This record gives sequence, C-alpha cells and structure tokens, in this order.
Amino acid sequence: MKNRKWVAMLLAGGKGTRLNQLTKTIVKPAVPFGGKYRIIDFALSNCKNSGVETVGILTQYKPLALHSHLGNISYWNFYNRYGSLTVLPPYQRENTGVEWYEGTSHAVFQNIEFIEQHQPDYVLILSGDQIYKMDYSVMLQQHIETNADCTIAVVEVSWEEAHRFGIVVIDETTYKIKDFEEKPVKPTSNLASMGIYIFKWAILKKYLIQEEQKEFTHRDFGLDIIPSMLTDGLSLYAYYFNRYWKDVGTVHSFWEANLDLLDKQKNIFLQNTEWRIHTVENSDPPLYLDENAKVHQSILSDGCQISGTIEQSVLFKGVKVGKGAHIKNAVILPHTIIEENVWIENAVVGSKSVIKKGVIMVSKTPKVNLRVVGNHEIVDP
Ligand code: ADQ
Ligand code: ADP
Repeated sequence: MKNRKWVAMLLAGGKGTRLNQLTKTIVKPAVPFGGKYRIIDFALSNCKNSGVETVGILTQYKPLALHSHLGNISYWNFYNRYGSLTVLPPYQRENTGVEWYEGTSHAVFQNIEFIEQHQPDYVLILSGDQIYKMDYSVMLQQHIETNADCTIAVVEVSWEEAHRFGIVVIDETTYKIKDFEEKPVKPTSNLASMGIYIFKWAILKKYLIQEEQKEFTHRDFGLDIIPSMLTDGLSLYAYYFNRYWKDVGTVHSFWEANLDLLDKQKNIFLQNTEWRIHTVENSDPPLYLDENAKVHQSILSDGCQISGTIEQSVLFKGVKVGKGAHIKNAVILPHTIIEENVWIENAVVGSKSVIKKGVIMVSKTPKVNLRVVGNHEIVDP
C-alpha cells in the first residue's frame, strides 16, 4: 500500500429526509446501526482496513452527534507517519462568509486546499450512509491498471429499485462506461452506481473548478461531474462489486439492513471479523437476561435488560424489555423501554421511547406497512 498517494473524502452531510423520525436530530451517517455501531462506522472501518491513511469527513447537517462520535478520533487509529482523520465542516472564508455545501461535488470543491496539502495522485469519494464491507485498495488497483480517469463502483440492484440510483451502462468485456444517468425514470440497465468513485486528482480538480463556473448546475457528482466527463470522452470504468451492499436511505431499508445482520450466510455478518467493523467503545454494563427471558437469533447489546421473548430482532444499547413482552422482526434503538406484555412485530422503534404496558404494535405486511415509532415517543395502549 505504501507510496500510493490517495486521500478519501467521506460525504456525511446529507439531510436523509426519508429516514424522517430517525433523523430529526441527527444526520443519517450518525444514526445507530447494528446494536452498537453508527452507520458511518462501515465506511470508516473500510478505510482503515483498506489502508487509506488520509480521510476527510465532510459534515454539515445536524452534525452534533456525528462530531461527538468522531470526537474520539484517536480510537480510529488513523494516526501514523502518513496520515490522519480530519472532520471538515463548512467554514468561514474571507469575503464570502460561511458557505454551506450545496451538492456533493461542491462540498469537495470547498476542500480542495485540504486535498492539495496531501498531494495525492488519487481521490476516493465515499458516502457515509451505506452498509457494506469493501476493500478499496482492490478498486484502486483496477483504477491504476486500466489507467482510468474515473472508476465508479457498481452493484446489481433489482429493476424495481433501479430508478433510485445512478444507472451505468457498460461495455460487457472491458467494463468501460458507455453511459450514465442519475436516477433515470426509465432505467436502461440495473447496474447501479454505489456513489463510490476514484478519480485521478488532477482531473477531478479541473472538473470541480469548471463546475463552479457554470450558472446552472447542482454541483453534484451524479448529476454534473460524471456526465460532463463522459461527454468530454474521458475514460471511465466500472468496478464490479458483488458482495453485500445497502444504501440505508429509507426506514424500510434501515430495518431490512439491520435484520440482514442476523443471517450468517450474508457477507455482512458482523461476527465474521476478518474484515472488522470498528466503533467507539462505551462503558455500559453487560447484557442481562433474567429467568424469564427467551432469545432466538438476535443481536442484543450492552446494557440491555431482558425479561421477555426476543426473536429475529436487533436490540441496541440499554434497551429494557419487560416480562411477557414479545418482540419479533424488530429493530429497537438505544435506551428504549418496553414494558410488560407488549407485542411488537415488524417494526422500528426510535431511541429513548417508552412503549407502555399492553401495547400491540404488529404489522403483517412490513413491505408496505412497517410500524415505526419516532425517537422519544411514548406509545400508550
Ligand atoms: P444519493 O444517495 O441520492 O445518490 P446524495 O444524497 O447526494 O446521493 O448523498 C451522497 C452522500 O453525500 C450521503 O452520504 C450524504 O449524506 C452526503 N451528502 C449529500 N450532500 C452533501 C453535502 N452537501 N455535503 C456533505 N455531504 C453530503 C448517490 C449517487 C447515485 C448513487 C447513490 C448510491 O448520486 O448515483 O447511485 O449515491 O447510494
Ligand atoms: P434522502 O435520503 O431523503 O434522499 P439525502 O441525504 O439523500 O436524503 O438528500 C436529499 C437531497 O438533498 C440530495 O440530492 C442531497 O444532495 C441534497 N442534500 C442533502 N443535504 C444537503 C445539504 N446539506 N446541502 C445541500 N444539499 C443537500
């Protein structure tokens, strides 16, 4: 990995409006995930495990929880002779005042100086709101071998979902990208961009500057930068990823991705520590199951206190479940209290909520009718 100068820019500032109740006070990358993690831990751990030494994290929207999570930066142990982890909020500039980041490429444009300090050959652009385990150094290897100007990581998605993504059309033998369209109404392929890009830095820099001079632009990678590069005949390649990947943009996909962690066959299984996901440790007391507790195929976290029955569920830190309560296919966020004789099935329950004695919250059709309780909500029978 030595002497391969690359810098990662991790975009962690989007609003994430479709996670509604769960992102009222925190930004999507800071939303708790998988019992003890936050969503951003996946991209950060991938960086650490892939040997990316310099990471800039672009924050903006409701950053408090994210900043405090990242505050314990030494934990991430990026510090070494070569690099560091740096949080980059929008900052005060001469003349113009604080300029908020607009689209994703504008956010990177504003940090050109930071990138230049490191004089990288390549820049890796990442999203802070995806669940996956990926070795970015393999993608970089391909990028170097093909001498690409830009490499886009792609994954096959279902045809019904394809319209939610940037859609890539490739030459099947060379993987060269022939066409790209951001969130097309009628997708012509089901190969989706993962929003993960490697660019030659000199080329990206030129396009970032060029984009700023345009009058009508979203200042976005998918809408502006990638299409401009294709139009100009640059060399763009797809990096094909065939492992687990989920963009947790909606409450439904958040619920699904949490429950996916319970399946040993899926290659996101967290107990498989060959590619470890790191997080900031805490000093919560250990999990406690009392004499009435029954637990089946579930993740239970530190500080939980269980008297009821738990099946195929993910319980985050400090959740209390009373006697006679039954929880199935549910995701229960930190410090929620579930009182006696509650029945919850196919649901996401936000953090610090209280579900009162006897409440029945069951959805038989989670695909269309997942039950969701907001953070701090109190649910009475
Ligand atoms: P979206 O997911 O819609 O599509 P976007 O909303 O731009 O992309 O967010 C990408 C990442 O950037 C997120 O982590 C978000 O939090 C962050 N972000 C957004 N605006 C930001 C800003 N101004 N400052 C800092 N961070 C910001 C993208 C691609 C698609 C691709 C999907 C895959 O555009 O082509 O298919 O990702 O999920
Ligand atoms: P959702 O999950 O609801 O789609 P996103 O985080 O993806 O929410 O953001 C929705 C849109 O708003 C995206 O196009 C994104 O680029 C844009 N956006 C989000 N946050 C910001 C921001 N702070 N500044 C500028 N644009 C933003």
